[in-house]
Amino acid sequence: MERTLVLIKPDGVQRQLVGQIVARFEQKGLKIVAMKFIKMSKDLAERHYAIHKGKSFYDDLVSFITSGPIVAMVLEGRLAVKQTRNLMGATRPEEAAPGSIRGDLSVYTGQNLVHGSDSDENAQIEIANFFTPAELVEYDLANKDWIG
Ligand code: D4T
Repeated sequence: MERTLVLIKPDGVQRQLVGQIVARFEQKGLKIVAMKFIKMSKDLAERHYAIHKGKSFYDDLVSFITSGPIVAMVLEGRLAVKQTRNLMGATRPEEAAPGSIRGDLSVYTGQNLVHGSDSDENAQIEIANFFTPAELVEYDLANKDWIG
């Protein structure tokens, strides 16, 4: 089953939207296999955003993601990367569809509440940046025959 990394960024924590955001992923049927509440170090942020190094918004990305606590989680499910990206909505909140997390709850691209891996390959790299293999919990959901 596919896995993906999701971060609830500092704006999600400060705006007290953690529960609402987690609920959207759970309601879809994605399974939480790991979760932690942390303040990211500059080193971890630079690794996580390495792909954006050199872009005009890179410094702002790193300083924002390290500015306060975040929630990191690993979600598992059928086509978890794509399903998660759909639930998040487009990067720019003004282009994100109503019904999506960013479309419903955010206004600024630099404060767009959530990060989700954009490919299976990147998901594996990103998950390893945040979690050890032992922190990924193996279990079955009670409703696995319906959505698993
Ligand atoms: P993440 O990586 O946070 O899931 O966002 P996306 O996959 O939807 O978008 P992205 O990688 O293109 O951008 C990463 C991150 O940078 C911010 N950003 C992006 C920004 O501040 N200004 C910009 O012009 C762009 C394109 C928002 C998300």
